[in-house]
Amino acid sequence: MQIVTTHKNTDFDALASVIAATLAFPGTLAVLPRTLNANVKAFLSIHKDLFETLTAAEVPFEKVSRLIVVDANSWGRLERMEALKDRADLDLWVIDHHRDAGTIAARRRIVEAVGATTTLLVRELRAARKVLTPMQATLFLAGIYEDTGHLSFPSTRAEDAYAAAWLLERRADLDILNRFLRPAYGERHKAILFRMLEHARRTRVNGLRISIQRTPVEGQLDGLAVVMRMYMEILGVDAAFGIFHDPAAERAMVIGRSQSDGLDVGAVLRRLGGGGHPRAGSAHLRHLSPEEIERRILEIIRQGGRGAVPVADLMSYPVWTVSPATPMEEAAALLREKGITGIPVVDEGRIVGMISRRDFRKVRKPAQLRAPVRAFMANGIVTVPPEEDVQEAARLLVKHDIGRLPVVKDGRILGILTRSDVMRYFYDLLPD
Ligand SMILES: [Mn+2]
Repeated sequence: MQIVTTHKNTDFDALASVIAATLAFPGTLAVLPRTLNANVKAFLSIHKDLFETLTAAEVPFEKVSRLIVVDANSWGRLERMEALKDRADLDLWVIDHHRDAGTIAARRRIVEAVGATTTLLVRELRAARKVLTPMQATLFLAGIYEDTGHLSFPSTRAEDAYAAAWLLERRADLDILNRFLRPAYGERHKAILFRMLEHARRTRVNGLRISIQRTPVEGQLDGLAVVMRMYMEILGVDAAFGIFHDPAAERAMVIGRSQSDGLDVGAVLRRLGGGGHPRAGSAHLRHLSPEEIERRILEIIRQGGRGAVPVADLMSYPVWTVSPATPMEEAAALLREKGITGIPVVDEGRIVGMISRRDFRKVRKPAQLRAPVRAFMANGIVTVPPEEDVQEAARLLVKHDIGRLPVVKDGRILGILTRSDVMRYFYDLLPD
């Protein structure tokens, strides 16, 4: 007997992967945990008859010769599979897209950092030339869309999009999919969101704007991830963490959401025993006060935030400068010769302005080219210290609508951070 199972609090990627595995590897029985997330629960309440599934309690474990684990890689996330854990004769497979090593030592591993585990199973289905029903295609597409944020999360790979296209060709139904992917948001969620907004606080860590919220929630409540996402967007922070604690039960659920490449919330929450992806993650914690959880989250971000790239690592140098008395035509020649778009104007070692190609548009008559740059330069120059991080520098460029930031230490210009320096960083075009 061979079975396939997945993680507790099963989401669409997990459910889709389980069902796809039963098709890709005929003779495999689907075993689902009893805890399903709210969307999947709603979906199965209507579609249950289409999919044959068992619970762990119904499995005669002594007859199981092969266990396929999908969308998970650690024993702790599975439900009631302890009976199989130490069986030497068990043929164990893991099919997963999580980046951490996990605790399951599988004989066969299909583990790749694609956006959704379902994508890896679609690959198997295509190779086996399986015919799908529109309903199966819809479920599998829901799995891919959920984990890739409709193909928009940075974790999305080209193969996720190819798999999605293949499923649309097999008549995946976007109406049905949107109905079930639309998460439950009710009165309780609204009340929690209002409370969180009332108590909203922002902090800066490694140049990132972060908000951490401690919110008491009694009993079980699904769908808090949606609340977190709205909270993050309304506050306009780079990342937000919600610590939803049940005072009576001494347990807390932490949900993290990020909208910046500068912080991988999945990595942060893995350090707390949870998991997730760069933009979304969660962790369940027991016997830790909300204050202590907040302290640990901040500590982890401080230690490892990728947002801590200082502008000194990215800036261009050496820097050419002109004095306020330099004629415009000389400045123009320098811009042309050096192939740059702006030059700081320096007076007695102090930066007093910036003359850029844009300023030459103000020149109307040829005679003005003999005028000093002082007459045309931009004043009130925004500068950054060398240890400022690139996220903050990028914000300054946008906020002041400028193309470059002089990097200044003790009044001396060390370099210039241009818009293209920042772009090279964000598009990962930096030389290694
Ligand atoms: Mn997944």
